[in-house]
Amino acid sequence: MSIKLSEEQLDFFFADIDECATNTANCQQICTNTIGSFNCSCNPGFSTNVTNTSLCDDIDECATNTSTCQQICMNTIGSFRCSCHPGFSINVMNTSLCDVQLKVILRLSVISDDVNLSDQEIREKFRQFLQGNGRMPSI
Ligand SMILES: [Ca+2]
Repeated sequence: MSIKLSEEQLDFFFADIDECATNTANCQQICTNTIGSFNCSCNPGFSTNVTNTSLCDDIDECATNTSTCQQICMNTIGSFRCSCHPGFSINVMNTSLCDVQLKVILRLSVISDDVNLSDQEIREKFRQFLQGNGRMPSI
């Protein structure tokens, strides 16, 4: 036995429903219609939720070490922001990097004559500070 459908019946049978256009997909961010179905996806900075593929989760770039921040990383929804320790400022050409502030360089050049930089403890404090891992030593 064979079934013969008319063109009109075939069109009805294979008609695609655009779930994105009819708002039945419920994708949180990006909906892509496919023939007979649809796909949900997420914007850059987000990943698909593992239990509900309609939802998107923020990627914590700081926790996953995908940020390129030299000193301080702050996660934001959909992105992240770099900042610097006191005595440093964000590099204007590359906002992932930190530069020693000019006033710190001047202060170091002024005090370097008065401070015994051969003192191991002071040298270590300055080394830590210049690597962005400590506070400006008070002398
Ligand atoms: Ca993020």
